[in-house]
Amino acid sequence: MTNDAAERKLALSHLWVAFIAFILACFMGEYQVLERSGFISAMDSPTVYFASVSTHGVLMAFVLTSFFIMGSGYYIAVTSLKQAVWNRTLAWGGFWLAVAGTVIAAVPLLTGRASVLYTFYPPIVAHAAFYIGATLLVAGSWVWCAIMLLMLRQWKMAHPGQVVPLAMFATAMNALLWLWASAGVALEILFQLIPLSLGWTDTIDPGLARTLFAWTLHPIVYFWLIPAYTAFYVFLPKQAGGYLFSDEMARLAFIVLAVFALPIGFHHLYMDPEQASGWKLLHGVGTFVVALPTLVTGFAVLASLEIAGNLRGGKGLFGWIGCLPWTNTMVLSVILSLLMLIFGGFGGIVNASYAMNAMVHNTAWVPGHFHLIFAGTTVIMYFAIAYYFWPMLVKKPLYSNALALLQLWLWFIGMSILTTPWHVLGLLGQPRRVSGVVYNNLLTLSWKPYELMMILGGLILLGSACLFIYNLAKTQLHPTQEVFAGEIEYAEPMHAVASLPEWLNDITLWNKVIAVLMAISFGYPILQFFFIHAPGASPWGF
Ligand code: HAS
Ligand code: CU1
Repeated sequence: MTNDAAERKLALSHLWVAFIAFILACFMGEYQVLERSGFISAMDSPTVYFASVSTHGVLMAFVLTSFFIMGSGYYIAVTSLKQAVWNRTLAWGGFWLAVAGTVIAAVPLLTGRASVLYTFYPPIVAHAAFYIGATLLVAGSWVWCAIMLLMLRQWKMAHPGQVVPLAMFATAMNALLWLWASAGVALEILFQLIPLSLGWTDTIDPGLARTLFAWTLHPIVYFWLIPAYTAFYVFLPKQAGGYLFSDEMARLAFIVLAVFALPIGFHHLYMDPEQASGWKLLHGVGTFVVALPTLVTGFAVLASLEIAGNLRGGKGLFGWIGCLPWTNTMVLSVILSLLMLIFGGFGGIVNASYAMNAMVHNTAWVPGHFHLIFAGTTVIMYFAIAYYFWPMLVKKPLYSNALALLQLWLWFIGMSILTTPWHVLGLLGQPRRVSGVVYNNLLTLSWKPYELMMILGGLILLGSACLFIYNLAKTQLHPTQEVFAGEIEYAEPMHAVASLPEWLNDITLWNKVIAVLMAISFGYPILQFFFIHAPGASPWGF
């Protein structure tokens, strides 16, 4: 097998695992919204519901994302650096480790012995195999991180003083972000949850567990998001027929995103007692800082679209909008993604505002927020990247562009119909993490029409997801004489970048900055569990 074919196989294998996890989880999602609504009483089963919702969450949040990011990351690295994957055998080792972890975790999940949701907060405890599987999945992703960082180093040594391609800069930033982010949950699993689930200790401190999980929980969402932003910056402008508004601004956005995603996780703990309000304030301020690179991104993407529209003959203030190639899957996805980002991001700002968080925390508003901004804004860009890469990966043209456009519109419509009622229900007081919403009183009667809308939204999403898988499978398996010879095209900035200061061209400095910020924001809040004796469990339980 040539280098090129072997690398395509590596990327494709990761992407298929991601999308198989995705389609299975979509079926579970539709079941869950039906079960919870209480419309079909025969479906009523908290046991099956929590097994399903835990599996759905793990498949979407950990399996889809990790495998997608690894697969697309390898392909971006080899095509942007024009360099082979560093140690392909090791890359396959990471892949199989992550697959093994997924399978090991799936057994207790599907048999109802790990119904602990994707956040697995103690004191609920799963079978040890769940935590061991999750650890192996994360360990597999660490292999990917190491390979990305080594490839960046190799390239920099071979090209001293040259500008690192933006796509690789963003991918390496994401690898660095994930190494830091996953350390929190790794500590929680290794020192608290595995010993507890194996019976080596009787109790652990759930406050410490939640603090360690919060270390991971915010940056993980940016780990998921960065591939979407990468596509905004490095694929969209060319696909739209224009130029990237600014390469330097994009780098700055990725830096702020990665650096400030990490020290701010306490906005998930605002309503928790174990951390003092001063620390929550500090993390709260950081949360508003991390919204800035998104605003910058929104501005830059819109500017890139405007440049493209004008180059294509757009006149006047808004003429460019009509001149955009709306039938290009990348362009359409980005526009729909941005629309969902406006509302999903607005919800995020509400969450991050302490007083309003008290109103929405643990209500249906929160799954409304993250389905819109993750499953909407982020996952629609995973589709876009898949549609863009598939013909290059399988060397055949996309089976149907029309079907792909239909699928993207359906995803957008379905997600809007699913998440708008979810937000409203949250404001009406419906709790999250419940297996049924039928309380037989007048207040909850008013929830019914919203539940109905959500079932419809879920159905549309399920249809869209099936179309997506069908199109990819057909592209790969459909017999055709036509060979797709196109290559990945990275956008050029409006003003070419001849040289950059080292801080915009490397991640070493940012690694140090993250270390300092993490020590400040998590040092004392974690150490306090060890030196302030509180009643109840000791931190590690022994
Ligand atoms: Fe979040 C909870 C705050 C972004 C995911 N979030 C969650 C959970 C998940 C999640 C999974 O502060 C649930 C965790 C759990 O299970 O408990 N989130 C934020 C903030 C942002 C944010 C401030 N979240 C995300 C992203 C996610 C994600 C991205 C996944 C990919 N989130 C929170 C908080 C909680 C939370 C609290 C805890 C809630 C609780 O109490 O439990 C920000 O990054 C958002 C910034 C975005 C904006 C939008 C700007 C708009 C732009 C659009 C430009 C468009 C233009 C026009 C100009 C401020 C950039 C377009 C025109 C066209 C023609 C198209
Ligand atoms: Cu967060």
